[in-house]
Amino acid sequence: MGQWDVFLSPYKQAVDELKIKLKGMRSQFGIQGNTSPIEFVTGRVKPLASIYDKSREKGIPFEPSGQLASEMQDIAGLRIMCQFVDDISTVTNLIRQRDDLRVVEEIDYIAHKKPSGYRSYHMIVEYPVETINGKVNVLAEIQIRTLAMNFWALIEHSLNYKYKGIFPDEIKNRLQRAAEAAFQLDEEMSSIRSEIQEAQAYFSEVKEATNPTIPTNQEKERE
Ligand code: 0O2
Ligand code: 0O2
Repeated sequence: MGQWDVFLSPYKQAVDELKIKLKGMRSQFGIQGNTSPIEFVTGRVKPLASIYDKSREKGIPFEPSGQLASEMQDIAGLRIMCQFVDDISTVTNLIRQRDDLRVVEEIDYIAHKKPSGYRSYHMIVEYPVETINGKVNVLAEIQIRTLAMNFWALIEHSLNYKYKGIFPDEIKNRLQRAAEAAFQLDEEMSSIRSEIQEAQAYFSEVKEATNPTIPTNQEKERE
């Protein structure tokens, strides 16, 4: 196993564990018959090529080290998508209350959007990973955003890759307008939130009622 594999292995474990735990929050809302503020959760360990690029940008030596672990806070990255802007504060409160991680920093790019138009709420957390060699505390970045914010960020990220961060003016202006449109979409959806949630609750009740029931073994024996 290479040095990088050893260095990245607790990050992989942290992403896997946190993904299960955050998805667990979503299913617990469902089990309790409540609408979940979490729509879906994704996670990744930053690919080595991106660690290389970012370490060059930040002037951090590209080597597995304590400096890299403390200065590159998104090697482990989780993303939580919400339907509505208000859900974001519900999710951040739930994360702050947890005993299995410690929030070390919060960055509110929703109240203060980035010049690019990017909006999202970031939490940097310290998460203890139990390994065969003892406990390792790793940093992870949790990005919490609405579906509209996510759509914009994914598109902008792909274009950024294509233009290597130097957008032609026309694309830059269109992205700014698209960011404004995503903001308006979030506002509109928030204003009809109760309507939407009623429809979704009705839809899942209908789905539940039409689900075929699977007979238990005892029932099968009786047949
Ligand atoms: P389901 O029931 O299919 O939605 P892995 O990396 O394979 O260990 P995972 O979770 O499969 O883990 O992959 P990843 O890339 O972290 O997360 C992808 C999850 O996000 C998948 O859910 C996708 O279905 C879900 N997803 C992606 N885009 C959307 C979207 O626009 N809407 C919704 N509702 N879900 C989306 P799961 O966990 O496979 O479950
Ligand atoms: P990836 O994995 O390709 O997404 P800092 O030292 O905190 O100022 P840093 O670490 O870049 O610098 O933090 P920042 O600005 O909070 O960004 C962290 C992550 O947020 C980025 O990771 C993106 O995922 C996301 N992000 C921030 N700004 C933008 C933006 O303008 N557009 C998009 N699409 N995403 C953004 P990376 O490093 O890009 O990695």
